[in-house]
Amino acid sequence: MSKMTTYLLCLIAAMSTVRSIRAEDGYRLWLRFDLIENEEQRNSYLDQLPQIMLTGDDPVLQTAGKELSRGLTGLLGKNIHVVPAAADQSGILAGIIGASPLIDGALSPSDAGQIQLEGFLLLQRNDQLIIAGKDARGVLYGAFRLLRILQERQPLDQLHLVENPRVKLRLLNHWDNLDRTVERGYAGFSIWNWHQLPEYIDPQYTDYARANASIGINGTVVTNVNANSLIFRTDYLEKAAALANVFRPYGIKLYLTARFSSPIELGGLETADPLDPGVQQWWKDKVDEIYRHIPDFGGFLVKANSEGQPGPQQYDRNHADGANMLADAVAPHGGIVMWRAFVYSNEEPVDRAKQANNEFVPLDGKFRDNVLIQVKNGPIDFQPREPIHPLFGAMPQTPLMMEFQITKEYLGQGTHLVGLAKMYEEVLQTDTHVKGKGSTVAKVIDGSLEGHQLSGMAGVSNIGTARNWTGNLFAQADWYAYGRLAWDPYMDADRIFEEWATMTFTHDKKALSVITKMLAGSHETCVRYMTPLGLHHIMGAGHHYGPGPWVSKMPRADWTSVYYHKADEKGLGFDRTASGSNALEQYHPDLAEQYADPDKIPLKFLLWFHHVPWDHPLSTGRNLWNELCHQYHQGAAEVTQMKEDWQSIKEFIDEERFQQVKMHLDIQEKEAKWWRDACLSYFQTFSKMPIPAELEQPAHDLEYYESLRYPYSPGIRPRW
Ligand code: GCW
Repeated sequence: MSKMTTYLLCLIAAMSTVRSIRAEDGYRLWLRFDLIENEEQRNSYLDQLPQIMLTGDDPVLQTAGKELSRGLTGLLGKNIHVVPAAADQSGILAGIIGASPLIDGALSPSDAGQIQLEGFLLLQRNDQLIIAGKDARGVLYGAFRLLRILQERQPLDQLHLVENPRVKLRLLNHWDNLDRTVERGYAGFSIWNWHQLPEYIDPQYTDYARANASIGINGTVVTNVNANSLIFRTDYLEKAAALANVFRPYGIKLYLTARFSSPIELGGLETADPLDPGVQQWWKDKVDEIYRHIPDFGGFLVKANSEGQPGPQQYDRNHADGANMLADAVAPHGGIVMWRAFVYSNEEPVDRAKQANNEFVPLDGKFRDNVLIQVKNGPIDFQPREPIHPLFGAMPQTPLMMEFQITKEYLGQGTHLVGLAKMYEEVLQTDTHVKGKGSTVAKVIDGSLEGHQLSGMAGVSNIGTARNWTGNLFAQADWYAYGRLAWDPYMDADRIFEEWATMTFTHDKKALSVITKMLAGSHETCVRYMTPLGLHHIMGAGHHYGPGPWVSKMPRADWTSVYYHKADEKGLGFDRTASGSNALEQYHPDLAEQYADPDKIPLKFLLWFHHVPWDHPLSTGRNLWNELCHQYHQGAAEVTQMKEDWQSIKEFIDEERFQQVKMHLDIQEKEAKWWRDACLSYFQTFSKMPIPAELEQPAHDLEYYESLRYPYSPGIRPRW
C-alpha cells in the first residue's frame, strides 16, 4: 500500500471516529438512548423485543410506555407502538412487549409473590418480554431497568429478574429558596421558577422528574430546610401544585419544608406553641388546604431549633411535641413528617458531636407513627469524612432516615471530582453493633434491624440551572449513585460507577476502567488533601470554600476551626475519649472499642477521637507530623494523576464534555495544592517540625493563605 493510501485510510478512520462521537453538553445525563451502533446486536435485541408494547391508562403506566417507546426507538432505531393493557387476576400489572397479551395466571405464583410494592419483574418468555409490577411505579422502574440493560449492552435472553426497593421514601431535598438562590448550591440558580409558576411549566421540570424516576426516586422536597413560610400562602401553594402535577406521572410526590413559626408569620397568631389549640387548628386548616391543591402531597420536612430556626423549644416543648403536632395534621391525609436531628446549640458547653443524641435519645418511642427522624450521616456536618452518627442504632423505636449530601459543600463544591458513592457506601456498611455483629447502618435505614414499616433516605440535591444540571459533569454520578443506594443501600459503589460511566460516556472497556478508577479513588483523594487522618471542619468561614484551619473568631465557638482540630504545641486532634468529651460513649461498646485506643483506631478516624502528640509514631512507620505531610502531598499528587488519566482517554470522549471535565480538574489540582500548603503551613506553627525535604515546600507563607478572601463564593447561606 502506498504511503498516500495509508494516510487516506487513516484519515477516513479518524473522521469516522470523530463522527460517531456526537456533540454533547451533559443535559441528557445518563438517559442517553443513541442508536446501538453494532447492527448485529441491535437486530438481536429487536428479535427479542417485537413491536407491540402494552400499558394501562394509569398516568404512571402511560409514562412507562412513553419512556420505553422513547428509549427503545432511540436505541434500536425503530418506532415502537404503545397500546393500553390490563392487570391479571393476581392484581399484577404488566407492560408486555410481545406478540400476545398477558393471560391470567401467566406469571407463576412464585414470580408474582416476589414482587413487592414499587418492585418489578422482568421476564423473557416465549414471544414475550414481561415487565410486571404490583403497582404502576413498579412497571415504570422496570421500564427504566430494561432500558439500562440495553444501554449497558447486556443480553436479554433468559432474562428473569426481580428487584424491589429496600427503602420506602427515596427523596431529594432541595435547599432552594423562593428567590431562586440555592443554599450550598454550586450549579447555578434553582430550577424552580416560582415567579412564573403556576402558568409557565418549564420542560426541564419533566426532564427532572424522568431523571429521578429512572433511578427510583419517589419524592422531592422542593424548598430549603431554612424555610420560608411564604410557601404556605395560597398563591404559592398553587405554584407548588403545578410542580406536583408534573411530577405525579413519574411517581414522584411533592413535599415541603415547614417553618415552625408559620402560624405567627402567615397566620397572625401570637404563638407557635405546638400544644396551643389555636396553633394546632391553624396547621390542620393549612394542611387541609395543601391537600386540596395537592391531593397526594407527601408531607413536611422540618429543621427546628437549629442554627437559628424557630422550633418547639422556644415554648419549652421538645422535638416530639413539635413533630407530633404536624404529624397529627397530616395523618388523616396519609402524610408524613421528617424531623431533622441536625441540632446543636452554642449555649451547650458539650461537644457538638454529642448534642443530637442528648436531645433525641430520651424521646425515642415518643413520636407518632408517621414521623421519621432524619439524621445526617455523621455527627458534625457533611465533612469529607466522619464516623457514623451515633444516633444510628440508638433510637430503636423510631424510624431513622439517612440524610446524605449530594451537593458538595465541604467536598470541593462545584469544581472537584469526588465520587461520593464511596463515602455513602462506607457509612451504610458501617456496623453499629447494636444488635450484634452485622447491625449495619443500611439495616437501620431500611428498617429491617427493628422491623419498622416506614423507612427513608434523603439526598441534599446538587441540581441547578447549569446546562448539565450539576455544574461539574462528574457530579451527575453523585445524583445517580444516591438514587441507586436509596433503592438498594447494599449496592457496591464500584458497580454504580460502572453503570453511570457506561450510560454517560462510552462502552469502551479501557475508557470505562479509567473513569471508574478515577471515581473510585477520588473520595479518598479529597479526604487526603483536605482533612486527612480524621481532621474535620477546617474550611474557610461562612462560604466554606477552601482551607481555613486558622478560623478562630466566629459568633459561635462551634463554627470555628480551632474548636475542632485543637492544635497546640503538644499535638493535634479532638479528644473524644473518656479523658476528653467522651463522645465515644454514645456508640455501642463494640464499636466504641474499635476507636478507643489511638494505636488501634483506623488512621482515618485518629484525630476525630484523639489528641495525638506530633511525634507520636503511627502504624505507617512515620510520626504524626510526617504522616500528615505525607497524606496532604499524596492527595494533591493523586489529583495530578487524575488529570493524566482523563487525558489518556480523550479519544473516547466528545470534545465538549472532555473539556468541561479537564478544566475542572485543573481547578481541583490548583485547589488541592492550596489546601495542602495552607494547612501544613498553619499546623507547622504548632508542630515546629520541617515539611520533609523530599516534598514540595509551600509556595507562599502562612500570612498569604490567611489573607485570601472570597466574598462572592457561591452557595452562601442567606441571612434572614
Ligand atoms: O451544613 C450546614 C450548612 C447550612 C445548612 C445546615 C443544615 C441548610 O452550612 O447551610 O443549612 O448545614 O443542614 O441545616
